Amino acid sequence: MSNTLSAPPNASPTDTSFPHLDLSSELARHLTITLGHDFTGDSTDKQNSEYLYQALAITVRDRLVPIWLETWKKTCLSEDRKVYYLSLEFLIGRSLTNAVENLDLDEDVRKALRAYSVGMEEVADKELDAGLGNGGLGRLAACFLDSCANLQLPVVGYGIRYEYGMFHQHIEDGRQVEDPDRWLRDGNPWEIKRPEDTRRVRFYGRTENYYDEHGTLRPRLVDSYDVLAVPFDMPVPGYRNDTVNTLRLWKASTTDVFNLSEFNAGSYPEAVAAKNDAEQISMVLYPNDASENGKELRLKQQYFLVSASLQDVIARWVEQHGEDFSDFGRKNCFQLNDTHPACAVPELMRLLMDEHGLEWDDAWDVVTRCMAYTNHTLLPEALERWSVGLFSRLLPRLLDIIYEINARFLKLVDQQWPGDVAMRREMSLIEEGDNPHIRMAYLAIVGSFSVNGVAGLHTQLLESGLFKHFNTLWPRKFNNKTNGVTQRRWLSHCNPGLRDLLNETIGEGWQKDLTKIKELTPYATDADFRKKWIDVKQENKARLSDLVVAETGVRFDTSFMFDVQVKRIHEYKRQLLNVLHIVHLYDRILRGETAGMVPRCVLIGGKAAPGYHVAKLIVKLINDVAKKVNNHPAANDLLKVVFFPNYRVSSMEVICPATELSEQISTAGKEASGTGNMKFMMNGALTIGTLDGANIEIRENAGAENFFLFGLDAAEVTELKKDYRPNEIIAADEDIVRIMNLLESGHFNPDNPGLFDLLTSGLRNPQDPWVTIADLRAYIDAQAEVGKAYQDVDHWNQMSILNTAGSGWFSSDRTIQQYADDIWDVRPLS
Ligand code: 26V
Repeated sequence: MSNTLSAPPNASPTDTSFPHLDLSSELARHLTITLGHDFTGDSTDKQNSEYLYQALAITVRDRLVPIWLETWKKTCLSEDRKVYYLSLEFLIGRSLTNAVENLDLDEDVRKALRAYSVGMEEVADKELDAGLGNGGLGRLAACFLDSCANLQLPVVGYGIRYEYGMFHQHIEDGRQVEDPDRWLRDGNPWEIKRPEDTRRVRFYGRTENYYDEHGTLRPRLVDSYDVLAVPFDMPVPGYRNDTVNTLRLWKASTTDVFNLSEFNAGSYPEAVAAKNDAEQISMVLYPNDASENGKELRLKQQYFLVSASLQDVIARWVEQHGEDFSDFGRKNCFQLNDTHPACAVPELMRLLMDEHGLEWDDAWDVVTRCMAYTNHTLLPEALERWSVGLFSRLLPRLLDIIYEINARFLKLVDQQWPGDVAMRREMSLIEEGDNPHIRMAYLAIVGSFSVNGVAGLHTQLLESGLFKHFNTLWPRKFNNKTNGVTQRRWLSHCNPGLRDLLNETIGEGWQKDLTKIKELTPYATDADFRKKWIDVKQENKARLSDLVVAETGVRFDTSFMFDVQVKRIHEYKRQLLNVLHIVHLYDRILRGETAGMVPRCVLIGGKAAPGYHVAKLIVKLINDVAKKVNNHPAANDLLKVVFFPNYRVSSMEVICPATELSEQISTAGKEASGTGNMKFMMNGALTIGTLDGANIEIRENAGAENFFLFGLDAAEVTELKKDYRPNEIIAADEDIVRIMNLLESGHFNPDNPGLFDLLTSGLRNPQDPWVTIADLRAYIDAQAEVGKAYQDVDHWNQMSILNTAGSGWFSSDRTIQQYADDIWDVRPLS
């Protein structure tokens, strides 16, 4: 290869064979020339690996860019249908290792780093997580983009480039403390700013009627306050397939020039203040993941994302097709990730009518051909409702359109249920009352051609419960798409030991097509194979153990069972149930009743929404129980408990390969799907779980005999709630009495009596929505079964192998193929 850095004159910059130096030379060049770092060679210089990370990221990015430009061009020029995944959250985590592995640069990178005596892991560890999401919904969006790129589908992600992502959590005196997440502090080598595609988003103002050039009276928005949306593109590399898709993230901005000339002429301080105001919009991710929240800034974020993205797609359409929108609905599809981007329905109506001159019926036809909505929760408190008052101030023109959509929709309701006033009130997009609200889920359903749930049970419950009238009206709109996760990050990348073992046993095909993992099944009964399986797990346990001691000071013994629950802290997820079991084990230890007890390390991790008092108290309880247990000499050989701080994507990459028991213990009917459950299963953990969300499908695919089931099912929970008497259940069970006594006597909080009363009285409350006490006995018994099973090492590992072998269904490649076939009607880019 010629030793030149520039392309020969005849090479197009998007030519994927764009010449490169060998990776080592490029790395060296970026380290010294681009970053100006004088490598010391001193292995104690912490700066070295930081600089190496930056240089390596740029080196790898250089290789992505030509493929990226090529894919973008192909996508834009293609006459086939395209998909836009609209999401307020993309929980990406780290990008370097993902890019390296997908581009098959592993070997080259390791070789290049040898010159600096630094390992890939140490360098990769310097990358800060892109934590632009709360939990499952955001991580799902990231897995979906990975699978779309793997399948070479023309899908673009659209989101917000939050300056601060999910907050950083640390623990002080057992309590959660939040710090801002400065993920952009050292710059972001993965993004490319595209100022030429800046869009203008209009807030406030009022609707005015005017005569257009044909003399027709038309409405339009005037006197608006405008904000600029500047796109930053992030690459989404496909797996070794010459594809790099795009995630376009919008940053809010306004230039001083723009402000001064547009609406602040002559008033410099106000202009600068307005700039701040505009930039607030993309400043911070809202850290709530379940409770409805009526904050104006949040609605601004939603509209900002939606308007900028729709304008972006329309601008490219007009470039190619002019003002003819007759085919727009057939050639484009917008997947709404929950109701957060549901303003897309009225906003696309507005853009088509007010800016591109379409009449209502034509615009509505376009909209309802290209919008599709995914629901991610059944919790009523998480269903978005926006006050009409706020909406009319912030988005007055959109409110006009929503009223018109509603009027037309209610006519349809009236045809289906003539004269049924109650039905009209129930189904209306507007919840009437002193303070009327817009029901965003209903708006999304009415405006979409597809509505999907995220696991079999969840979809059934949507159809028969939350959305039952809509299902009667439009049964064909409703469909299920059980979630999945990408095996490239959640098996291949995070569990290299298992990856190598799988590759040598069944070949490498599973990385692109996880159905092939089934071929592992016969090896469950192969003793030699099981030995290797155990060795891999032990190595992973040692790796996690090192991390746990570094993070918490507690040492996990790798001969103990690793029992893990990591997820957002929420009452419905029932971390409390886990704590009650820990207290039960501790109580047995105190009483010396330890016969047959299997030593366990219990790890619990997750963030609590900063305003969710009960969740934060649960964090405190976990920490206080852990402290007591870990300091009791009698517990030393049997039980260790930690609260793992600042749980995030990159910590899950260490946690899930080491886990032996996966805790999926939500109140049945409350967890829409779960996706952590799938990551654990893929990595060979056994699940202890309720019949909730995707647990049901996990059990079917692993085999019921390889899953620890306990507790009430969704129908039984509903039935029980009619007459739930937790105090009677407690009184009738000596173990539970002792657990409650320990908690209520202040054993874990001697200096702070009454601290946990809110939690214990919640458990005793007949109105407890999560019926934790109802499932406790079954849970304790199932945990005893787990203990017994763990002692039979051969059988346990047989079950473990069968879990991995049965995980093929849970690849997000399968999920995305179903979206592509059943909803999007899109094919790979040729
Ligand atoms: C709601 C809100 C409301 C206020 C502001 C911020 C915010 C952010 C997110 C949400 C909705 C959370 C819904 C959610 O995360 N659902 C989860 O989706 C996963 C992917 O489908 C699924 O596996 C989980 O079971 C489900 O809880």
